Amino acid sequence: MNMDSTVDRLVTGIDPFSHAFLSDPYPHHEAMRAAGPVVWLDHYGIWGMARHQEVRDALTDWQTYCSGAGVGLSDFRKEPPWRPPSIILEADPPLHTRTRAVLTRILSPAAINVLRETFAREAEALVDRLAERREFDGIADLAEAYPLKVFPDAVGISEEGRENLLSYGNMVFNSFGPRNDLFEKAMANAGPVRDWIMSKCSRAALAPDGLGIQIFAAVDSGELTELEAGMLVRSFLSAGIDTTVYGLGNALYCFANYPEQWAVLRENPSLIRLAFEEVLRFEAPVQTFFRTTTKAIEVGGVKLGDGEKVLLFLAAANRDPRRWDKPEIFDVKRRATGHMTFGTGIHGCVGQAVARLESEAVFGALAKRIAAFELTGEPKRRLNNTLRGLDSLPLRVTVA
Ligand code: QZP
Repeated sequence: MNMDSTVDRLVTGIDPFSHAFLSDPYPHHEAMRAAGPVVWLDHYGIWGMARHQEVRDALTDWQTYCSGAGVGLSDFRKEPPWRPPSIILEADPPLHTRTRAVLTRILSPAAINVLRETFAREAEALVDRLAERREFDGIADLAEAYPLKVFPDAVGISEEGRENLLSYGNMVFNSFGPRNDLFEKAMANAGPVRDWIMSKCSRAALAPDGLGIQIFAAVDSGELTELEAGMLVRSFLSAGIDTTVYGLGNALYCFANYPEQWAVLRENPSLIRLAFEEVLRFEAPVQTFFRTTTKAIEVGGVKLGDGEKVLLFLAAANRDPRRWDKPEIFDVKRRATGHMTFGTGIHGCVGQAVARLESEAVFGALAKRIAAFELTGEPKRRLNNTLRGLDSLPLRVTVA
């Protein structure tokens, strides 16, 4: 320690976007948590936080840790963003306050509850078909198929071309990392995919009874401009698919790996809500994102400069033994709320009621019909600069 009681920064050569790291991040998370409250990631010249307390503190201090310079590695003030920035995710107050208010209203738990019957009916129909097949791919046939049906239906966009939503999500979530091979591959067909997405964001493309058109109602009441409304529909289409695809896939992966936990849940279906929170804690579909400092500050005795990127390891916070009892154990009875997977603070996930509703519908339907899951082959990982999840999950089910 030197005279003014700041400590030397802890430097690590870890590349959090390498294939090795993304394939198995957990030992690296532990090393970073052990290294200190904030570590310097030499490979990119950025800070990293992996402990629950510091991640939480950063997320609840938007004045110090801003989003307007982008929530990826790229600093929008230094290099041009790959697409026009999101006016909610990549924005700070006062712009964020105005856009957020509109989506908070449209996506409130009460507003989303209206979708419950439809979501449950679709989940039961899909699970019936899969139960009849006995063997299927948990990713393509369930984790992708379900959100790709119910979410665009709820937003109010047409059936044709919905596969573009997965391609676009792949672009968005890889773009938060460096311009590595994963990013380049995701961007291979960027033009047509982006054109398709933008064509679905106009007033004319949206059904009269969906969530999308409700954003345009905020134009009529003077809260948004027509252009801003289209940009917020783009936010729905950016954030609303891959997150839930990876979340449902990770949940299936957990229940295939821990059959005794599926048995606990089947005995007591009222645990379904809590169990999904535990999945989000244990296998976080969203692993990381960034903030940018707006001034020089000190964290745990380490001095951070102004305008520096800070990578927040949400999934590492979720397994911090300083916060959680036996964090490496998947336990559906645990009080897992307080995980960082939805973020927290003013940018905390605005769509979390939709995510929870999808999971309750799917796992409610599965709990009624499926006694057990069994792997019929090795699951394959799909690497992504932000998301953790699978490319395939070969399953056989025992029907109850
Ligand atoms: C993605 C947008 C986990 C988040 C980074 C998900 C996300 C949220 C918003 C947007 C995109 O507004 O485009």
